[in-house]
Amino acid sequence: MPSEGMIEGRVLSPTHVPRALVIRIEAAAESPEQSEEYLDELLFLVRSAGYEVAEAISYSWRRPDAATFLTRGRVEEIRTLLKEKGSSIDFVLIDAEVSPVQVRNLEKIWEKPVTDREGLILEIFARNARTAQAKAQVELAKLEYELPRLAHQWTHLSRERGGIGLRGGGGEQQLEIDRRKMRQRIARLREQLREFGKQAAIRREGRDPLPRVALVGYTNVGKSTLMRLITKAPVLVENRLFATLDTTTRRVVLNGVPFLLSDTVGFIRKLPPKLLQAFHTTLAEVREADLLLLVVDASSPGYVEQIRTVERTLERIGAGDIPILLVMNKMDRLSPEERELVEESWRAQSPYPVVIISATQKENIEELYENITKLLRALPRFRDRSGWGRPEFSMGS
Ligand SMILES: Nc1nc2c(ncn2[C@@H]2O[C@H](COP(=O)(O)OP(=O)(O)OP(=O)(O)O)[C@@H](O)[C@H]2O)c(=O)[nH]1
Ligand SMILES: [Mg+2]
Repeated sequence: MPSEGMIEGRVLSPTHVPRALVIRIEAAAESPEQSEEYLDELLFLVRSAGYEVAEAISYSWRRPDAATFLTRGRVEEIRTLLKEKGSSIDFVLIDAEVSPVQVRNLEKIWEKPVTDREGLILEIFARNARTAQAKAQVELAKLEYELPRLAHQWTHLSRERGGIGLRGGGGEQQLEIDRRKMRQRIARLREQLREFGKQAAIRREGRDPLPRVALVGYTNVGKSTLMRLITKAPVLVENRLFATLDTTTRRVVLNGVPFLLSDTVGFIRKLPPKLLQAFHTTLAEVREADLLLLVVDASSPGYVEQIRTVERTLERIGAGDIPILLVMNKMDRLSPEERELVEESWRAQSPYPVVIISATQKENIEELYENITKLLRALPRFRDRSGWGRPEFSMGS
């Protein structure tokens, strides 16, 4: 539930769910199916952040206006709409990267708080962070985002301001004080995260020299469901985006092969780079894995693109060279024909070994386990007779 926030000088009650006017920009190359799917995902993002969608508008791509991002005509159209709708819309979300200056100009014209895709994703992360480390990572990303936007209305609507006692909304002098406080807090958080990183590295050094397997994939595909199924760990499973923001690691033995399995944060299209940077420590489990289980929601119409997004994100975090087992999940939601199609096409063209399962219906789980252990047995460190430790690094030929 959102806590109280200021909108246009009016205090929202703690139970009021802010309602969004959602604006999506369709790329020229998008097919109608893609447009529909991206819009669905966007609306799901808004709800995952704890907001309601009052209205959604899609515009075709135009070169952004330097001052207002949207063209003059569109800005005017939205202004009229907002006037008509009055208090039934609390803020405007533009699903794009909108500069702080553009946001400020739009807020002046529309007289409503405005945010962009990054601001929205940050809200979801802030909402879902549970551990001290995840909280610090989100707070850092959020402060960096808000620093150039401090005078904005959105910043006042946005929740969990990091508890640094910002007054906000005051004059220039107050803004300067707030900015200084934010910079100090950012420096402290960076320091704290470095410390978390060091401690985590020490823990990883000290634990069983077992092979490491990490669940990766688009958000909401069933990674945590699989984690639960395989390890019985009580991780959070929920039908919303970015339910998991922390890393859980458990020791498991499958078919006599012991290994460490980790579940962690999911990915999405256009994940803000600042967030990926802030989650550097959390993503260490992925970077240092010996095998990745790339979990896919095979029932999602856009799953091929989601796989590409995950592959690109893995490259960005330095995990692009780790062997992958493609786990096509949610097969219970497919008709027999669709299943066959997925199976045929992926077995034929996937650069990775593939297994098609349902985590909730526990279908083909034995096959999944066999695939995991087969791949683990094929790891150089497994074949290395000296045991599970990392093989010695040898120079030369
Ligand atoms: N029908 C069906 N639903 C599934 C299956 N696996 C998971 N789900 C559902 O998908 C939703 C998301 O599952 P999670 O396990 O939380 O997904 P996740 O990948 O960990 O998601 P994030 O942590 O948010 O990135 C939940 O509602 C699950 O019950 C499956 O095999 N079939
Ligand atoms: Mg999860």
